[in-house]
Amino acid sequence: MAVSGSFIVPKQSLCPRIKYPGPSYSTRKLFYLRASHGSSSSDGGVENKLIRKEKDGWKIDYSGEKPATPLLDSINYPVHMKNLSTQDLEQLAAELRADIVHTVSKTGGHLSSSLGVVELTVALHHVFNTPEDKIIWDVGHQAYPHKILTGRRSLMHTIRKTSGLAGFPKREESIHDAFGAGHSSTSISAGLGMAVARDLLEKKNHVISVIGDGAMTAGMAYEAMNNAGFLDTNMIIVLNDNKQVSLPTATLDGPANPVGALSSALTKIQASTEFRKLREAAKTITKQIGGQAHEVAAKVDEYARGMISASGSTLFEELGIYYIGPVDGHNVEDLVTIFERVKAAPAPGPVMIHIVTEKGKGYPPAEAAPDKMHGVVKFEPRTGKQFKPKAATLSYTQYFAEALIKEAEVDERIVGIHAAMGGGTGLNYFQKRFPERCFDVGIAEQHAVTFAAGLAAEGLKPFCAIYSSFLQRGYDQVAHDVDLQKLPVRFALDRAGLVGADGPTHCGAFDVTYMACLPNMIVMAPSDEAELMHMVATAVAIDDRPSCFRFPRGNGIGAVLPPNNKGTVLEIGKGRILTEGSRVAILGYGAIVQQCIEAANLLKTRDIAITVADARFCKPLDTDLIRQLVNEHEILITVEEGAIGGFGSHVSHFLSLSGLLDGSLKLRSMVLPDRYIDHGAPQDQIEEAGLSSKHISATVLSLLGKPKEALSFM
Ligand SMILES: Cc1ncc(C[n+]2csc(CCOP(=O)(O)OP(=O)(O)O)c2C)c(N)n1
Repeated sequence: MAVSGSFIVPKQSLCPRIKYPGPSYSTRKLFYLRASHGSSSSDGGVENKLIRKEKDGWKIDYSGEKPATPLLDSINYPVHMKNLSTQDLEQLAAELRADIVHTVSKTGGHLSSSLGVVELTVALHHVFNTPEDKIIWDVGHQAYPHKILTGRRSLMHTIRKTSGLAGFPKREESIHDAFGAGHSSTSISAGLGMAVARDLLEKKNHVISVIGDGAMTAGMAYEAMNNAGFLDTNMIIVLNDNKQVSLPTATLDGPANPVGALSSALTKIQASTEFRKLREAAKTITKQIGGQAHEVAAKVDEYARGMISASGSTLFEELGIYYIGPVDGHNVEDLVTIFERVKAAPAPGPVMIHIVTEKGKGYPPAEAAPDKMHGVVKFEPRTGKQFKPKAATLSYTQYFAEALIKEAEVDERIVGIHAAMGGGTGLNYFQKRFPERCFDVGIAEQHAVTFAAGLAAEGLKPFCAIYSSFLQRGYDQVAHDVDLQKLPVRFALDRAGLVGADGPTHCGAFDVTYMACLPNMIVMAPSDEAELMHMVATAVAIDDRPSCFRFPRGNGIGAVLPPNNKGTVLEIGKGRILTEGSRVAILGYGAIVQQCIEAANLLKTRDIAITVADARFCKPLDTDLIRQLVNEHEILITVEEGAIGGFGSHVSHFLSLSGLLDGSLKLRSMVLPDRYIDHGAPQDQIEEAGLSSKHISATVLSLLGKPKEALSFM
């Protein structure tokens, strides 16, 4: 094995964000020992052979044992990879892959996208120099190998856990994370901004945006490429094409064919033998040095332009982006060669390197799994069998899907729309039952909303199922295309409120605020799964204006479901009283009503009886119910799992306008705190937010003048 060169102490260890230990002398010693002998293990014993080189490449046994990773053990930061040979880089990729499977089998998390970019990550960090060079990972769910190679390996066991590493790149977490993500399709815009900033500031660094073919389906990516081509700024876009445009859970039968015309264009490029020949030629050229190479390259380029599409150029080239590809994204040597050539080019403008990879690559259970093991809980490494906890109830998502199917069975105008999230939104069940009436539009929330508006304008009943946080991207479309025109699009907002391990990027904090300020929107939230079914029925019935209902991540509470899972239409703008007490009334909105009921039960043990009401609607507000609560109680507390400006604001606005605040009423609004809450266990998050049943009880007690008793809950 050819490992040479001096060991450079990384200046990254001075990272101002998180301090990671730099390599110690003993690490250095190990580095040479392992690299040169390959058979010694970290404890000095005989190395296990879980990772070994065979004739046709590196092989990994996923036995569940911790694999020996001598080369990876010597890499704390990318600077330690600079002198590695191609063979070393291939070994490093194999060790990295084995390490990821081993770690994620114990933590859960995003697995297959990370496995697909192992070689890419190794090649990028070998050729480019972060943090000066900027690597921007789109979505960021594939950044585990990047985290491992940039000083965070020893913390990988904490990923997505409370106070642990985030599941996505995060600027606060590492100086090597050039841009935070979680939502897709932002990398080219952010990269272009960084490249333009570099030029204005007269710096010399490189900018590389890595974007998947799924993330490439969003309009934002094209807006960015259009601008990049126009500005002709030097930057690299790596298009990671793995034929998984939507999440592989799009249908119950496994990954669907990739949606969208872009995908078939990419497939055509790959299928073309002419193009493969071209790629081989390009590879040879990139290995040449000297003037002649340019001439040949120019010819190849001309040829490429002529053959990709009938119009004489690729879409990317039409946009002014120099296209290279398709390249085998698992071939480290090719990747390194191409990156080095592009890096050395003095002014290439925006360059797209189209690589082809396999999601879950190198881990047979992921390669074979219908969902590709995209997001996993803990699993058995040998078989990939996940330890899914058994639950007595289904997820809210599934109850939603079940209720929608029941409605659609009797109303053929109902159609479902989702943005690459068939599994996440439960519309994969709907798709199975009504394949003709379900539309996966790709990661294109803005389009999903206006597409639904078009369907509604022609008399269909569209249910647009989008996570609360992802709908933020389609907000102008909700306001301008749907609400302003009073079109009856129904928005099913999944993942409302705190979302646990996914963290602040996916937290549904803002939907009540942004939906309830729209004049025509009916805004609802169920307090349990049976209520959710009623709200689906209610949304079907609301056919003269838009409506929405939000529901949380997680499972139902075991509520008695309506007969045949078909809900009944609720009276618009009417809430209900759940328990009756005196002095204090709690008015909850959404699933948090369950915490309110729990608080009432806790207080009952102290002989305090309070009223709990379920608002059901934020818009229109049940003003009769609010008046009644105010007239019959001294204290009114509203509770919601959403940001400031939501349900509580609507209630206090009504109270102030109607003069009900002019007397002795004590009013409190309990909402999510005015800050982003990090990823972690759901219970930790709700505690941090101050919205647990204990917090609600303590608020009641302190308003009743019992501060000491209140403290006993904290
Ligand atoms: C705006 C937005 N919508 C939806 C998602 C959910 N999501 C996460 S990954 C993913 C698929 C991404 O596909 P691709 O970019 O090809 O990456 P791959 O998982 O195939 O590696 C989707 C739809 C998201 N992160 N952001």
